Amino acid sequence: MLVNVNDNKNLYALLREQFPQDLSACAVENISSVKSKSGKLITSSSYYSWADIERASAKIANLFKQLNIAPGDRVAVQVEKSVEALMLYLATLRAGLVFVPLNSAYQSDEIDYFIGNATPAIVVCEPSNKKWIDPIAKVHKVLQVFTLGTSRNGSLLKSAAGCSHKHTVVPRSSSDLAAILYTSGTTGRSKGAMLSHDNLYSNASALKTAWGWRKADVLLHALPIFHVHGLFVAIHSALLSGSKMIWLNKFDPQTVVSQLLRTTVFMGVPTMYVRLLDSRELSSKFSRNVRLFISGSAPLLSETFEQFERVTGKRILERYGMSETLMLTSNPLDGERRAGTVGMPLAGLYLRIANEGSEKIGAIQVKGLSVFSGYWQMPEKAAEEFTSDGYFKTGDVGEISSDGYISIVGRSKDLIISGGYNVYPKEIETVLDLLEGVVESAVFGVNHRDFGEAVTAVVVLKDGVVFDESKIILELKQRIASFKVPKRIYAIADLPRNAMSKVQKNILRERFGTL
Ligand code: MLC
Ligand code: AMP
Repeated sequence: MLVNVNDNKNLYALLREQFPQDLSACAVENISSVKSKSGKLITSSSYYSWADIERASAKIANLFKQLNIAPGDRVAVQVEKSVEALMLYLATLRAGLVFVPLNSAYQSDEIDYFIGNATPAIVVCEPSNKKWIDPIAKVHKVLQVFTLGTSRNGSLLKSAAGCSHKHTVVPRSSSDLAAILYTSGTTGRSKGAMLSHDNLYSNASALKTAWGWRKADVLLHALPIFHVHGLFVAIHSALLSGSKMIWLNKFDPQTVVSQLLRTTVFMGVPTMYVRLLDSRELSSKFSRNVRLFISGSAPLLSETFEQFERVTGKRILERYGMSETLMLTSNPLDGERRAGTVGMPLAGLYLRIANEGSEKIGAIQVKGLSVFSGYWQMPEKAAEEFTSDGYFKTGDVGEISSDGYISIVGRSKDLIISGGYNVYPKEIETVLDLLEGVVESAVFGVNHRDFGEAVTAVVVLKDGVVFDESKIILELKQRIASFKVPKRIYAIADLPRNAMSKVQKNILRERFGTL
């Protein structure tokens, strides 16, 4: 499809319009921190202006242009967080290519699957991973593998250095793809949610309004940037408002607290709030300039909400979303932020509770501007997950109060959310069942103070096999990302099953309780 240059809906072009007039102002301040032997935190900063963002993303986009790849081709990226990785994301957008972020914890089998499914033209990886990613890329006919490390090292920046810093943003229409985000499924195989430039822009605009973003805001960015929360919710909100980001490559409570006085907005998953409270460094004195603490990706316990208010005097704003739909609901900026609820639908979204008869609780279904168009190369999967009248079935179960607040009370999908990361039991069971000596297994979540839920497994072993929990854990770590690896594994004689032969995970949860 030909796109009129004057009607360019490329997300980068739309973000660029909101950059401040003064491009020499600081856009991102990157904080590095080390702890001295006495435990004292020593931080140092490096600064990136808005002009740096524009120039660096242009150089990388020009490098991609030289490779003669077509708009719509994929760029798969598995790197640790850095400001340069942000530039790479923006370069991919402006080049009209499709960004495929991959969690840096994924192991080679997982990467093999993602590269095989996304068939990217370009892969960017950590320099230390190139030796095992190269052969995978070769099998899947990837055109070029670049490397990008956290200290501006690697072939990507070296190759881009000689490219021009002037680049015309490639025109895109609103329905053209901007990103594919892999999210696991109940069948165990990940599916790539296809998100268009308009899905991303409309959601960023809705959040900008809902959360009252303004130029003077300073976002403290401590989330990973390979999932919706850190990549889209956080980055787009700040860029679309011309606001500065303080950038931490890794979440650390002490470093977060050290930056709070200069921060107006902080976003985190519930585990981060639990850890901030546990660190005992937080106080109303340090948090007084923060106008918004936002939580999402997993349920925020009312206890955490209340304790946070006692310690800081601030009420956390909880919101709800997912990879396929981006952000769906938010507690109000000005009205009551109610513990245990995720607020009301954002502008441009319709949410309904599909329930039977007089039931108040039911399946959450959504429709609207930010809802994805389908799963990459899996049209049949998307068809299963939309209703005949076009609503997406989220797999979450909820209810709406008489004054419109939505609460998520459960999930119909067999999913564990651990520290904000999703883990699908089926995927782990498949890997466990392939281990020598294992007959079958069941994976489930148990309550965990820090992670909210902790991945836990039981295995049934072949006769005569000696159970060795740490050996199984070690074997799993070679095959799957370590956050998916069960924190505990138990051996049992038989899996409890109901009359339909379905494993009764509620019984396992009761038996193996809280970790
Ligand atoms: C790390 N580990 C975890 C874990 N994170 N285990 C279970 N669950 C997790 N979430 C394990 C590692 O595997 C490792 O194990 C050990 O902890 C130390 O690793 P680390 O990298 O040093 O961990 P840490 O920095 O402490 O990470 C904790 C965390 C991180 C909470 C900061 O998990 C995190 O950034 N979570 C946010 C996830 C997120 O952004 N979710 C958004 C998804 S989007 P070992 O055994 O190797 O030592 C979404 C939609 C929406 O859901 O609505 O937003
Ligand atoms: P993901 O597939 O990684 O995008 O995760 C999306 C899922 O995270 C949703 O379907 C919910 O189950 C969960 N989620 C996100 N935000 C919240 C929240 N505030 N409260 C409870 N669950 C949430």
